[in-house]
Amino acid sequence: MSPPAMIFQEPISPTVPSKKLVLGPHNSALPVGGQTKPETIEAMAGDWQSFTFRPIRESQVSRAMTRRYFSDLDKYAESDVVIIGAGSCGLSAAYCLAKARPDLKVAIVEAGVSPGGGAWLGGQLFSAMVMRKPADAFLREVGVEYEDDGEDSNYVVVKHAALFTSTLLSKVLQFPNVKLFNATAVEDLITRTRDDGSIQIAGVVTNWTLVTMHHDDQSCMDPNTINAPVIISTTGHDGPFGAFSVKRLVSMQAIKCLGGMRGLDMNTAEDAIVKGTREITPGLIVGGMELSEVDGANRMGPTFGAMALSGVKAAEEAVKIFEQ
Ligand code: 48N
Repeated sequence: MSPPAMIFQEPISPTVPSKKLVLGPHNSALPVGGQTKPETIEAMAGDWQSFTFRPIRESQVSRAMTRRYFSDLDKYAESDVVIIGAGSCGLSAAYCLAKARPDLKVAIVEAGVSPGGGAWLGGQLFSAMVMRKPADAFLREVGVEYEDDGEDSNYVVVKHAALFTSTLLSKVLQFPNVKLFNATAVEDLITRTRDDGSIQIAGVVTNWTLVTMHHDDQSCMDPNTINAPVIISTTGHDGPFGAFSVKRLVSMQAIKCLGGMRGLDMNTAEDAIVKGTREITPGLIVGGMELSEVDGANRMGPTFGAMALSGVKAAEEAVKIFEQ
């Protein structure tokens, strides 16, 4: 076989003339249901003159997208768990729940087009993400590389927060019992009134986020719904939709008032958020920074261990409900 058209070996030292590109068969994952043997990049590289995509009709693309989306909407209209917010806490909860209970249908509803919440950067737009021990156990569980500052260090550092979030997100999205509905906002809660007059949360009311943001200037854009016996709300403490569920519980008078997040104190905040993650009203578990709003917990600033472990605890609380 003639040598590949281009060989590209990194790192190229400035003295070595640039070589040509060879991309070996890096990922042997074959497409599911593919009819013919897939091409390889190697076979294409260097021969772009005769290159052409396989023919398509536009409607095929549209049907490939909409068929799947609307089948998922139908499937997850009755979910076992809805996680509101795909930030570091919500995604950690989704990972633990989907892995522990592959029998449960988990819908994640995320208002942003891009999931991840505040976990794409460390603090103040710096890249590195710090997690205090023992949260490094979660990084090893998910498979995120980190630097440990030696035996006496009480923390580890992920070289870029996006490495944590993208790795966790990719693992969550690979679970067959998880569906992420991003660019979709939860704009209300489905409730039932129990015999004692208290509220039981029984699902979420959703709409495209862009629609939710324009209810004031467009009338009658009614929402959709997802029924579920358990909701995990991790909508964070700031941003246009932050602390959504706890604020809605106050406005429907299911809880008296919010505790109001306190000032920054890392040592106090992270223990309180992890230990306090719980079912705050029947059917609704709250974790992550949303919890600091209802409990009046301190904030922890640019350290993310509590988000991950609050997600672990939220998943544990949800499993307890199904095992009652
Ligand atoms: O990242 P966040 O905001 O929330 P958490 O709790 O997962 O992580 C918080 C963390 O990033 C910090 O704030 C750090 C630790 N700093 C602390 C400090 O003291 O400063 O993710 C919440 C997600 C976002 O992606 C929102 O878009 C989404 O929730 N969201 C919603 N999604 C759907 N419907 C809604 N109503 C909604 N509200 C928020």
